[in-house]
Amino acid sequence: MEKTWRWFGKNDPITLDMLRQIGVEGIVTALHAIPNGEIWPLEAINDLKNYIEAAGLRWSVVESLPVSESIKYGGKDRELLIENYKLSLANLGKAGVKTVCYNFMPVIDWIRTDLERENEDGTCSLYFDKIRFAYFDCLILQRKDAEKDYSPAEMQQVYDLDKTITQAEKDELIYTIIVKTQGFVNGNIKEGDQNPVALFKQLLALYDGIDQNQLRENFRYFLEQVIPTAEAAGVNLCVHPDDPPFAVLGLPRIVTSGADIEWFLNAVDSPNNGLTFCAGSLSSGIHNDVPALAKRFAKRTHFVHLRSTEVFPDGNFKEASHLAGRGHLIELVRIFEKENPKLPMRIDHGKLMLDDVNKSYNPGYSFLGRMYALAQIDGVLAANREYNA
Ligand code: DNO
Repeated sequence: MEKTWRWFGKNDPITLDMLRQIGVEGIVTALHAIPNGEIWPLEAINDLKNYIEAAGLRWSVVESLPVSESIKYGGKDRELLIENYKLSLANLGKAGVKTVCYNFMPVIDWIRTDLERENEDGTCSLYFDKIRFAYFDCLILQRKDAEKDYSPAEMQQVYDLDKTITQAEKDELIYTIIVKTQGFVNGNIKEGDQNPVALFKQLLALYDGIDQNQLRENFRYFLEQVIPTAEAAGVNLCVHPDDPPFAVLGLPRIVTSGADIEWFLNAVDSPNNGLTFCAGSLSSGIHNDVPALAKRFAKRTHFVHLRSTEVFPDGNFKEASHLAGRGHLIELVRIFEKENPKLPMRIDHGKLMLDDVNKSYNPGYSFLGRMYALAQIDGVLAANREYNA
C-alpha cells in the first residue's frame, strides 16, 4: 500500500519536510479554503500540487471534495451544485489528482463526545459516550421524540447526568460534537459561528421527511450525474462510511454496513464509483465484521483509512491502538496488499501522546500519535511483504 498522510495545507504545523522524514510517500489533502459548493479552479489545484511535489511528495488523494447539504436533501439548487462538483472533478483529473474521497452523511460528519479520554498509560484517545450523546440529543437539542431512540435505562442515566453536569461541561459537549470536530473538515459549523445549537437545529430541520429511501435516491441521483464525469476524467470517487455507522439524531444513514455498500456500488456500477475503506468507522458498528468487508469490497476500494476501535457493551466506543480492537488492521493490510499494493492508505487518527499535548492539532490528527501508528503499520507492511515474498 502507498503510505499517505492527511495534511491540512500550507498552514498545517506538521510540514511536508517533517513528513518526508517519517517515510510518508503521498499526501491526502483538500483546498480547505474554498467554501463548500464552489468550483475548485485548475490553477489552485496545480498550485497546491506543485507545492507538494517541490517537497518531494505527491498529492495522492483528495479528502474531501465536500458534497453540499442541498445535494443530500435534494434542495432547489442541487443541479447547480452538482455541475460545480463535476467541474471540480474534471479539474482534478486534468491536474492528475485522481482519487477523491467524500461522504454522504446528512448534517454532521464524524461524531465524538470526548476528544481527550485518558488511557491507563497517560495517552489520550477519542471517545464516543452514548449517554453523553443522548444528553446532547434529548436535553440540549431537545429534538422532538428523541428519547424514543434510547432505552428507559439509558434515559434514566441521561436524567442522572443532568443532576451533576456543569454548564462548562455542557458547553464543552456542544463544542466537541458540532464545532471542534466539524470546522476543520469543512463541515457545516466552524469556530466563531454564533449560536451553533440554533444553527444545528436549522440544519436538522432540512431533513424533516427525508427517510433512508429518499436519501438513497438522492445519493443515486448524485452518482448518476457525477460518475460519467469521473470516468471521463479518470478520477476514482470513494465514499467514506458513516461515522459512527448507526442512526443518530433521527437522521437517515446510508453507508453503514455491507448491505449499504453493496447498494451504492450497484446503484451506479462503475469502477470509478468506489469506497473509502475506513476501518475505524466500520469497526465501531458491532454488526460489521471488518476483515470480511475488506475481502468483499477490496476490488472497489480506492483508499483505506487504517484505524481501529474498541466497542463496549453499553454502546460506547473508544479509538483503539492500531494493532488492537475490532479493526483487525494486520489482517486488512494482508488483504489489501494482495489486492493492490499501490492502494493509498493513511493512518487515521492517532493518540495524543508525549509532546502532542497542547499543540492544538486538529482532533485526532496528532503528530507523534499518528507517527507512532504509522511506524507500527510500516512494520506490519514490511513483515507481510517479507512473509509473502
Ligand atoms: C475524520 C474524517 C472525516 C472524513 C470525511 C470524508 O477524521 O475521517 O471527516 O474525512 O468524512 O468525507
